[in-house]
Amino acid sequence: MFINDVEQCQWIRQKFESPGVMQFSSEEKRTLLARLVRSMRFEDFLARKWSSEKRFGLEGCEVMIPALKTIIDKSSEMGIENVILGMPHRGRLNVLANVIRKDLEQIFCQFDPKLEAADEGSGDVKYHLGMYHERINRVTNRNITLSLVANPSHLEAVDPVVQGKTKAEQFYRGDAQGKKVMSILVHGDAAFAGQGVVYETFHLSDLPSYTTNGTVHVVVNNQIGFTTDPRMARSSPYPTDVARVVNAPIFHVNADDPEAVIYVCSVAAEWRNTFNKDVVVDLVCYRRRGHNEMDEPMFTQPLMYKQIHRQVPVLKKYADKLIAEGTVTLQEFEEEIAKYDRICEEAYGKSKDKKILHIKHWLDSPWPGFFNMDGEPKSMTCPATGVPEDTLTHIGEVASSVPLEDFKIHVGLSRILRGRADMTRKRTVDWALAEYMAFGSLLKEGIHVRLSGQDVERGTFSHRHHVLHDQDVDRRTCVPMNHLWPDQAPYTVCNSSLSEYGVLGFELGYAMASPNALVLWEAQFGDFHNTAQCIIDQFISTGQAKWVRHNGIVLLLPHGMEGMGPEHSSARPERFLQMSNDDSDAYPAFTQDFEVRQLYDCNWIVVNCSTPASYFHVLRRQILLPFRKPLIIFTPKSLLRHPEAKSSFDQMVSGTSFQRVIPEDGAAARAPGQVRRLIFCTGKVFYDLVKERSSQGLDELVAITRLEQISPFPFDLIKREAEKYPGVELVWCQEEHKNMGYYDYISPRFMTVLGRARPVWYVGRDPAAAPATGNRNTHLVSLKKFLDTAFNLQAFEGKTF
Ligand SMILES: Cc1ncc(C[n+]2csc(CCOP(=O)(O)OP(=O)(O)O)c2C)c(N)n1
Ligand SMILES: [Mg+2]
Repeated sequence: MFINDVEQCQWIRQKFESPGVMQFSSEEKRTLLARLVRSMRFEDFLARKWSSEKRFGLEGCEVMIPALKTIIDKSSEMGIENVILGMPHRGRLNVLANVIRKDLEQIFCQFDPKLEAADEGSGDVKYHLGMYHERINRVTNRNITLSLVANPSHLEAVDPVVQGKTKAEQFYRGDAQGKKVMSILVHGDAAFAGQGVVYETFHLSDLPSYTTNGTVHVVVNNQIGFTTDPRMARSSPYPTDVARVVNAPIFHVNADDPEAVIYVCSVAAEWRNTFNKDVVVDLVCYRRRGHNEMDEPMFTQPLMYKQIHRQVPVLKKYADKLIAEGTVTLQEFEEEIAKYDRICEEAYGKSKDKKILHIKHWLDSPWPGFFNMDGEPKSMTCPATGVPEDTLTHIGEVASSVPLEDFKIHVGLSRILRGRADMTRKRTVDWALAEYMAFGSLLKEGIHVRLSGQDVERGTFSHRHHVLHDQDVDRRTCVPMNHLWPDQAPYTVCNSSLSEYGVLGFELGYAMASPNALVLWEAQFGDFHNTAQCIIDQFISTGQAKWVRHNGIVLLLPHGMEGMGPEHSSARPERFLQMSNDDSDAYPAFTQDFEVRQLYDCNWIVVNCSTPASYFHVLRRQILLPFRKPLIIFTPKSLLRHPEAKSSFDQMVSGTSFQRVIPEDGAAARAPGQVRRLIFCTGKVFYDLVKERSSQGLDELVAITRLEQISPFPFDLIKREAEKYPGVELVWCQEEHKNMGYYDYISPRFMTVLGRARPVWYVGRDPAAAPATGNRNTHLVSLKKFLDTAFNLQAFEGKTF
């Protein structure tokens, strides 16, 4: 244990070293016994009814149920009203049944393979589903809300998600000290020791915008000595080495001693609710069966398991003790067992009448009032996203001012603010100002905005400056965005720790708590998102399909080929597009509500804006939509300061909205009959193309159309564009390498729109292993080469497709 604080050390010493601290009344002992009965008999019941089903039983650590209940009881006693839990497979069904008190009937019907799902989505296995339940705590007689967050197989991935949700619940209740809302994280010993995200999550606990004011961690430590079980093998001793890293007290306790366990748990809860710091309870136990019930542990650990089979179950040991000391009679004990078995049998009987499975019964974060009574969106329209001009002007003025008196800002920043004032006067915006206006206008409408990531306050490219720093007074800061209107929603902008997996998971969890918040995570550079790949694959792209849960998180991923080398160039658009679920081969029905339907049906939205106005609208649309979808935005780097990359207020005022496709509007569009080639592109390459076209004098002959929304694919608008220029050669131009970027995604979709009658020629960089060259000259040469092809009107002559 590595605690430097004397008061805290004394506190722990007093709790464990004072003689006679562990005293229990007979009532408490009987409650503990009853809880052990439930824990053990629940597993027995499942084993009897479904002997060949995986359930990841708790046998060997049945004490986890009274342990968790004690933490909750004690916390409720200390004022906690809302507990958010994250846990892996081991004992999860038992926790649902006996801690959260999910209807047994609903748990049992999950074992029926013939049940039809009533909800959209592909569902998930029973030991991954989440849960939300409000109940009265029997011990304290106070209301308590418990939720268990749904999670994937990926061990520990849910940890930061739980913390983000907890932080959000604290924020929305004004519970800055974590006195009302707390989290509990349960871990397996191997995962706890081995998975890095555990430490990323612990590390967040000391950062003001990320702390949940302490979490109680419970480790189901079923590794006895050294083992050759490949699922549990690890090379370093546990958990002393872990203690150094997590900077929290770890209380080890023998899981075969239930009274010691609940004493330790109540001390842990008291620690959390006194010091608002993390604490770990290490339940040292064993695993009576294999990894799951179908597994044979004797294959690999024959001696250990011979020993385990000789172990007397904890319930029997404890019951014998209480009977011997006269706290309960054998008859009372047997009645307690019979009573719970009857409850299980009755629920089992009822579960057999169920025909339909409602995944919606397994939501961990309901959003009351957001959907209609049937859980559907209240409308199916996509509102206009423009705002009145005076709102834009007002935000522009605040964005270029210092709202606090006697606040000295850096001279370089004064220049930037003057630039903003100038743009506001001229009714134009650059990228940073457009973002300001999107955030500011949402704040005006009562939407909380939270932007998190490495260095987001200033912006990686030093363009944002949402937090001003007094040059004369240490740590004096000002966030002008919070000085827009007296009754605005709060704006949170926070520099995160240097983590992607942990922080993205955290923000995803944050976005789960409420639909009325715009929660954005920005990668330092887009390619760094891949260290958070598990959150993207397991939660963001699939979350709704698995758990019918909407999530409106926004990922801002700086992307663009600027000769900066293989790492700082690509946000890997191809990966996001490959995971998009819109059908490349189905010719859609272009109904009136096609645009919004498509957004409703997709698993996420992928955009690459070419103008500040486009960025402004898509951020606003994200919240104005009547449902929530994750939004992936490839954001610019060099365009942040590009003189052409500006938008006028005219493109943002009331009546304007997000344009999924920006058609050519120059000379070529005025005389489509003259046009020889129509180039489709997305993002920054548009500016390179326009410049090259004009230098080659091809403005009349080549049209350039931009896709702002790449996925779901704007089939309708692409069709319209292609029809506007009948018979002309169609080209897709991208700056990324051919096996990357957008080409593999757009190509079959173009074929579908065009009825496979015309080709879309590829123009861009050749296929490559690395996303970008490390050599600036090679970068420029390859740029010139593909721009030449883009405007060589003979390039595809005679070629077949
Ligand atoms: C990130 C990740 N890697 C590998 C696995 C495969 N796996 C499932 S359970 C398990 C062992 C877990 O051991 P432990 O954390 O001690 O939990 P226990 O099953 O002993 O309760 C492994 C390796 C996984 N689910 N997630
Ligand atoms: Mg284990």
